Amino acid sequence: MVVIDNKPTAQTGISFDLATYLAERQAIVEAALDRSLPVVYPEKIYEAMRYSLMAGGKRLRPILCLATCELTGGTVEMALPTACALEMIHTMSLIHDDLPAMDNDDYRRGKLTNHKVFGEDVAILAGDGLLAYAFEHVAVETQHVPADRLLKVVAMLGRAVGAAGLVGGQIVDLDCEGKPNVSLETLNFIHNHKTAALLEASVTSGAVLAGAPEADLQRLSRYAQNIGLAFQIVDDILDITATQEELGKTAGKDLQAQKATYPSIWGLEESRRQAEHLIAGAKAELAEFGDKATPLIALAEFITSRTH
Ligand code: GRG
Repeated sequence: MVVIDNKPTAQTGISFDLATYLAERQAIVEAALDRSLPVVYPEKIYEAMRYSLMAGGKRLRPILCLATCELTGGTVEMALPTACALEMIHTMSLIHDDLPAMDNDDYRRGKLTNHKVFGEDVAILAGDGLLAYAFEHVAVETQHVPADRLLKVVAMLGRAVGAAGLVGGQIVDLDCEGKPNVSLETLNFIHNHKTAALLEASVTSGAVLAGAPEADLQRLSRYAQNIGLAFQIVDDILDITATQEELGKTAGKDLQAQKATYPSIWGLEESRRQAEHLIAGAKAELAEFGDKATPLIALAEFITSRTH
Protein backbone atom coordinates (compact mmCIF):
# COMPACT_ATOMS: atom_id res chain seq x y z
CA MET A 1 0.00 0.00 0.00
CA VAL A 2 1.39 3.44 -0.90
CA VAL A 3 0.51 6.00 1.72
CA ILE A 4 -0.29 9.22 -0.06
CA ASP A 5 -2.94 11.93 0.10
CA ASN A 6 -3.03 11.93 3.91
CA LYS A 7 -4.37 8.39 4.20
CA PRO A 8 -3.63 6.77 7.57
CA THR A 9 -0.97 4.01 7.59
CA ALA A 10 -2.31 0.55 8.34
CA GLN A 11 -0.28 0.27 11.53
CA THR A 12 -0.52 3.66 13.23
CA GLY A 13 -3.75 5.16 11.91
CA ILE A 14 -1.82 8.46 11.78
CA SER A 15 -2.37 10.72 8.81
CA PHE A 16 0.86 10.87 6.81
CA ASP A 17 1.55 12.10 3.31
CA LEU A 18 4.46 10.01 2.05
CA ALA A 19 4.66 11.77 -1.32
CA THR A 20 5.16 15.16 0.39
CA TYR A 21 7.57 13.68 2.94
CA LEU A 22 9.69 12.10 0.18
CA ALA A 23 9.69 15.28 -1.92
CA GLU A 24 10.79 17.41 1.07
CA ARG A 25 13.50 14.97 2.10
CA GLN A 26 14.74 14.54 -1.48
CA ALA A 27 15.05 18.35 -1.76
CA ILE A 28 17.12 18.52 1.46
CA VAL A 29 19.40 15.71 0.25
CA GLU A 30 19.76 17.10 -3.30
CA ALA A 31 20.78 20.52 -1.96
CA ALA A 32 23.30 19.01 0.49
CA LEU A 33 24.80 16.77 -2.22
CA ASP A 34 25.05 19.73 -4.58
CA ARG A 35 26.92 21.78 -1.93
CA SER A 36 29.15 18.84 -0.98
CA LEU A 37 30.99 18.49 -4.26
CA PRO A 38 32.00 21.68 -6.11
CA VAL A 39 33.91 21.38 -9.38
CA VAL A 40 37.56 22.38 -8.93
CA TYR A 41 40.78 21.46 -10.73
CA PRO A 42 41.14 18.79 -12.14
CA GLU A 43 37.59 19.51 -13.38
CA LYS A 44 37.27 16.29 -15.41
CA ILE A 45 37.10 14.02 -12.37
CA TYR A 46 34.78 16.29 -10.36
CA GLU A 47 32.45 16.52 -13.36
CA ALA A 48 32.39 12.74 -13.72
CA MET A 49 31.70 12.31 -9.98
CA ARG A 50 28.93 14.93 -10.05
CA TYR A 51 27.39 13.49 -13.25
CA SER A 52 26.34 10.32 -11.43
CA LEU A 53 25.87 11.79 -7.94
CA MET A 54 23.42 14.44 -9.20
CA ALA A 55 21.61 12.14 -11.66
CA GLY A 56 18.51 11.71 -9.50
CA GLY A 57 17.53 8.43 -7.94
CA LYS A 58 15.14 7.94 -5.07
CA ARG A 59 17.69 9.00 -2.38
CA LEU A 60 16.25 6.20 -0.24
CA ARG A 61 19.43 5.57 1.77
CA PRO A 62 19.93 9.18 2.91
CA ILE A 63 16.22 9.51 3.66
CA LEU A 64 16.32 6.38 5.86
CA CYS A 65 19.37 7.75 7.71
CA LEU A 66 17.68 11.10 8.41
CA ALA A 67 14.47 9.33 9.49
CA THR A 68 16.12 7.03 12.04
CA CYS A 69 18.25 9.86 13.45
CA GLU A 70 15.08 11.88 14.09
CA LEU A 71 13.18 8.84 15.37
CA THR A 72 15.80 8.21 18.05
CA GLY A 73 16.08 11.82 19.23
CA GLY A 74 18.64 13.36 16.84
CA THR A 75 18.30 16.07 14.20
CA VAL A 76 18.50 16.23 10.40
CA GLU A 77 21.57 18.46 10.76
CA MET A 78 23.48 15.80 12.75
CA ALA A 79 22.83 13.13 10.11
CA LEU A 80 23.10 15.11 6.86
CA PRO A 81 26.83 14.48 6.16
CA THR A 82 26.36 10.73 6.78
CA ALA A 83 23.22 10.75 4.62
CA CYS A 84 25.25 12.33 1.77
CA ALA A 85 28.09 9.84 2.29
CA LEU A 86 25.63 6.93 1.96
CA GLU A 87 24.46 8.32 -1.38
CA MET A 88 28.08 8.81 -2.53
CA ILE A 89 28.84 5.18 -1.66
CA HIS A 90 25.64 3.93 -3.32
CA THR A 91 26.38 6.00 -6.45
CA MET A 92 29.96 4.72 -6.72
CA SER A 93 28.70 1.13 -6.44
CA LEU A 94 26.30 1.82 -9.33
CA ILE A 95 29.10 3.35 -11.46
CA HIS A 96 31.32 0.30 -10.91
CA ASP A 97 28.42 -2.16 -11.27
CA ASP A 98 27.61 -0.69 -14.71
CA LEU A 99 31.17 -1.07 -16.06
CA PRO A 100 31.79 -3.50 -18.95
CA ALA A 101 33.84 -5.69 -16.57
CA MET A 102 30.77 -6.08 -14.34
CA ASP A 103 27.12 -5.74 -15.52
CA ASN A 104 27.95 -3.74 -18.66
CA ASP A 105 24.98 -1.38 -18.66
CA ASP A 106 24.41 1.62 -20.91
CA TYR A 107 21.71 3.39 -18.88
CA ARG A 108 21.26 4.27 -15.22
CA ARG A 109 18.81 6.67 -13.62
CA GLY A 110 17.48 7.46 -17.08
CA LYS A 111 20.85 8.70 -18.35
CA LEU A 112 23.85 7.18 -20.11
CA THR A 113 26.09 5.39 -17.61
CA ASN A 114 29.25 7.10 -16.35
CA HIS A 115 31.67 5.08 -18.52
CA LYS A 116 29.53 5.71 -21.63
CA VAL A 117 29.99 9.46 -21.15
CA PHE A 118 33.47 9.73 -19.64
CA GLY A 119 35.14 6.43 -20.62
CA GLU A 120 36.00 3.42 -18.46
CA ASP A 121 39.21 4.85 -17.03
CA VAL A 122 37.50 7.99 -15.76
CA ALA A 123 34.45 6.05 -14.50
CA ILE A 124 36.67 3.81 -12.36
CA LEU A 125 38.36 6.88 -10.89
CA ALA A 126 35.02 8.67 -10.38
CA GLY A 127 33.84 5.69 -8.32
CA ASP A 128 37.07 5.63 -6.32
CA GLY A 129 36.89 9.39 -5.79
CA LEU A 130 33.31 9.21 -4.49
CA LEU A 131 34.15 6.32 -2.16
CA ALA A 132 37.09 8.11 -0.55
CA TYR A 133 35.24 11.42 -0.40
CA ALA A 134 32.29 9.79 1.40
CA PHE A 135 34.51 8.99 4.40
CA GLU A 136 36.24 12.38 4.32
CA HIS A 137 32.86 14.13 4.19
CA VAL A 138 31.49 12.30 7.25
CA ALA A 139 34.65 12.89 9.26
CA VAL A 140 35.05 16.58 8.35
CA GLU A 141 31.46 17.84 8.07
CA THR A 142 29.58 16.14 10.92
CA GLN A 143 28.74 18.52 13.77
CA HIS A 144 27.17 18.22 17.22
CA VAL A 145 27.92 14.47 17.41
CA PRO A 146 30.34 13.04 20.02
CA ALA A 147 33.53 11.60 18.45
CA ASP A 148 32.87 8.03 19.69
CA ARG A 149 29.54 7.89 17.84
CA LEU A 150 31.14 9.30 14.69
CA LEU A 151 33.93 6.73 14.84
CA LYS A 152 31.33 3.97 15.12
CA VAL A 153 29.51 5.30 12.05
CA VAL A 154 32.77 5.41 10.03
CA ALA A 155 33.43 1.78 10.97
CA MET A 156 29.84 0.79 10.05
CA LEU A 157 30.14 2.42 6.62
CA GLY A 158 33.49 0.69 5.98
CA ARG A 159 32.03 -2.68 6.89
CA ALA A 160 28.95 -2.15 4.69
CA VAL A 161 31.12 -1.29 1.66
CA GLY A 162 33.93 -3.85 1.91
CA ALA A 163 34.23 -7.63 1.62
CA ALA A 164 31.79 -8.03 4.53
CA GLY A 165 29.21 -6.03 2.56
CA LEU A 166 28.77 -4.77 -1.02
CA VAL A 167 32.09 -6.08 -2.34
CA GLY A 168 31.45 -9.54 -0.79
CA GLY A 169 27.97 -9.70 -2.33
CA GLN A 170 29.24 -8.59 -5.73
CA ILE A 171 32.02 -11.19 -5.87
CA VAL A 172 29.59 -14.05 -5.15
CA ASP A 173 27.19 -12.58 -7.71
CA LEU A 174 29.99 -12.54 -10.34
CA ASP A 175 30.90 -16.14 -9.40
CA CYS A 176 27.31 -17.26 -9.99
CA GLU A 177 27.11 -15.75 -13.48
CA GLY A 178 26.09 -18.35 -16.06
CA LYS A 179 25.70 -21.05 -13.41
CA PRO A 180 22.41 -22.95 -13.35
CA ASN A 181 20.82 -23.97 -10.02
CA VAL A 182 22.06 -21.14 -7.83
CA SER A 183 20.60 -22.00 -4.40
CA LEU A 184 18.25 -19.77 -2.43
CA GLU A 185 20.91 -19.64 0.30
CA THR A 186 23.47 -18.23 -2.16
CA LEU A 187 20.96 -15.77 -3.60
CA ASN A 188 20.15 -14.57 -0.07
CA PHE A 189 23.89 -14.18 0.65
CA ILE A 190 24.37 -12.08 -2.48
CA HIS A 191 21.53 -9.71 -1.72
CA ASN A 192 22.02 -9.51 2.04
CA HIS A 193 25.47 -8.16 1.13
CA LYS A 194 24.94 -6.30 -2.16
CA THR A 195 21.69 -4.57 -1.24
CA ALA A 196 20.68 -5.05 2.40
CA ALA A 197 24.07 -4.19 3.98
CA LEU A 198 24.06 -0.56 2.83
CA LEU A 199 20.36 -0.16 3.61
CA GLU A 200 21.08 -1.52 7.10
CA ALA A 201 24.00 0.90 7.53
CA SER A 202 21.69 3.72 6.38
CA VAL A 203 19.13 2.87 9.04
CA THR A 204 21.50 2.13 11.91
CA SER A 205 23.98 4.96 11.29
CA GLY A 206 21.21 7.55 11.81
CA ALA A 207 20.36 5.94 15.15
CA VAL A 208 24.02 5.70 16.23
CA LEU A 209 24.52 9.42 15.50
CA ALA A 210 21.54 10.17 17.73
CA GLY A 211 22.94 7.98 20.53
CA ALA A 212 20.13 5.39 20.43
CA PRO A 213 20.28 2.58 23.03
CA GLU A 214 21.44 -0.90 21.93
CA ALA A 215 17.92 -2.39 22.06
CA ASP A 216 16.67 0.23 19.57
CA LEU A 217 19.69 -0.39 17.32
CA GLN A 218 18.84 -4.11 17.29
CA ARG A 219 15.21 -3.43 16.39
CA LEU A 220 16.24 -1.04 13.62
CA SER A 221 18.81 -3.54 12.29
CA ARG A 222 16.12 -6.20 11.96
CA TYR A 223 13.76 -3.67 10.32
CA ALA A 224 16.53 -2.82 7.82
CA GLN A 225 17.46 -6.44 7.04
CA ASN A 226 13.81 -7.16 6.24
CA ILE A 227 13.33 -4.11 4.03
CA GLY A 228 16.71 -4.78 2.38
CA LEU A 229 15.76 -8.23 1.16
CA ALA A 230 12.22 -7.12 0.26
CA PHE A 231 13.77 -4.26 -1.75
CA GLN A 232 15.82 -6.72 -3.80
CA ILE A 233 12.88 -9.09 -4.36
CA VAL A 234 10.88 -6.12 -5.69
CA ASP A 235 13.89 -5.07 -7.81
CA ASP A 236 13.92 -8.56 -9.38
CA ILE A 237 10.16 -8.42 -9.99
CA LEU A 238 10.43 -4.97 -11.61
CA ASP A 239 13.19 -6.21 -13.91
CA ILE A 240 10.50 -8.47 -15.41
CA THR A 241 7.37 -6.33 -15.16
CA ALA A 242 8.53 -2.71 -15.61
CA THR A 243 9.59 -0.82 -18.73
CA GLN A 244 13.00 0.77 -19.39
CA GLU A 245 11.35 4.22 -19.01
CA GLU A 246 10.00 3.31 -15.57
CA LEU A 247 13.29 1.79 -14.43
CA GLY A 248 15.67 4.34 -15.95
CA LYS A 249 17.89 1.39 -16.91
CA THR A 250 17.68 -1.55 -19.28
CA ALA A 251 14.69 -3.77 -18.39
CA GLY A 252 14.70 -7.58 -18.62
CA LYS A 253 18.47 -7.82 -18.08
CA ASP A 254 18.22 -10.65 -15.55
CA LEU A 255 16.19 -12.87 -17.89
CA GLN A 256 18.48 -12.04 -20.81
CA ALA A 257 21.59 -12.96 -18.78
CA GLN A 258 19.78 -16.03 -17.34
CA LYS A 259 20.59 -14.71 -13.88
CA ALA A 260 19.25 -16.42 -10.78
CA THR A 261 16.63 -14.13 -9.23
CA TYR A 262 13.84 -14.51 -6.69
CA PRO A 263 11.17 -14.79 -9.42
CA SER A 264 13.31 -17.43 -11.21
CA ILE A 265 13.25 -19.53 -8.02
CA TRP A 266 9.78 -18.74 -6.63
CA GLY A 267 7.83 -17.28 -9.57
CA LEU A 268 6.29 -13.79 -9.54
CA GLU A 269 3.35 -14.43 -7.24
CA GLU A 270 5.32 -16.13 -4.49
CA SER A 271 8.05 -13.46 -4.78
CA ARG A 272 5.43 -10.77 -4.16
CA ARG A 273 4.10 -12.75 -1.17
CA GLN A 274 7.60 -13.11 0.32
CA ALA A 275 8.27 -9.38 -0.10
CA GLU A 276 4.96 -8.53 1.65
CA HIS A 277 5.86 -10.95 4.45
CA LEU A 278 9.27 -9.31 4.97
CA ILE A 279 7.68 -5.85 5.03
CA ALA A 280 5.16 -7.01 7.65
CA GLY A 281 8.12 -8.30 9.72
CA ALA A 282 9.94 -4.98 9.29
CA LYS A 283 6.92 -3.00 10.45
CA ALA A 284 6.45 -5.26 13.48
CA GLU A 285 9.96 -4.31 14.66
CA LEU A 286 8.84 -0.68 14.95
CA ALA A 287 5.93 -1.28 17.33
CA GLU A 288 7.96 -0.11 20.36
CA PHE A 289 8.47 3.33 18.81
CA GLY A 290 4.72 4.06 18.50
CA ASP A 291 3.48 6.85 16.23
CA LYS A 292 6.97 8.35 15.89
CA ALA A 293 7.81 5.47 13.53
CA THR A 294 5.13 6.47 10.99
CA PRO A 295 7.67 7.67 8.35
CA LEU A 296 9.67 4.41 8.59
CA ILE A 297 6.48 2.36 8.32
CA ALA A 298 5.40 4.30 5.24
CA LEU A 299 8.89 3.91 3.73
CA ALA A 300 8.69 0.12 4.25
CA GLU A 301 5.30 0.03 2.52
CA PHE A 302 6.68 2.15 -0.33
CA ILE A 303 9.31 -0.53 -1.03
CA THR A 304 6.74 -3.13 -2.09
CA SER A 305 4.48 -0.69 -3.92
CA ARG A 306 7.16 1.17 -5.91
CA THR A 307 7.23 1.00 -9.69
CA HIS A 308 10.86 2.00 -10.24
C1 GRG B 1 31.47 -0.69 -3.03
C2 GRG B 1 34.00 -0.60 -3.28
C3 GRG B 1 32.69 -0.95 -3.86
C4 GRG B 1 32.64 -1.48 -5.09
C5 GRG B 1 31.41 -1.81 -5.79
C6 GRG B 1 29.82 -3.09 -7.95
C7 GRG B 1 29.77 -3.38 -6.51
C8 GRG B 1 31.05 -3.26 -5.76
C9 GRG B 1 28.65 -3.74 -5.87
C10 GRG B 1 27.34 -3.77 -6.53
C11 GRG B 1 26.33 -3.11 -5.65
C12 GRG B 1 24.98 -2.93 -6.32
C13 GRG B 1 24.94 -2.25 -7.64
C14 GRG B 1 23.87 -3.36 -5.71
C15 GRG B 1 22.51 -3.18 -6.23
C16 GRG B 1 21.77 -2.30 -5.28
C17 GRG B 1 20.48 -1.79 -5.83
C18 GRG B 1 19.23 -2.55 -5.55
C19 GRG B 1 20.47 -0.65 -6.55
C20 GRG B 1 19.27 0.08 -6.95
O1 GRG B 1 18.99 0.99 -5.91
P1 GRG B 1 17.86 2.08 -6.00
O2 GRG B 1 16.62 1.47 -6.59
O3 GRG B 1 18.48 3.08 -7.06
O4 GRG B 1 17.70 2.73 -4.67
P2 GRG B 1 18.32 4.68 -7.16
O5 GRG B 1 18.78 4.99 -8.55
O6 GRG B 1 16.87 5.04 -6.91
O7 GRG B 1 19.21 5.26 -6.11
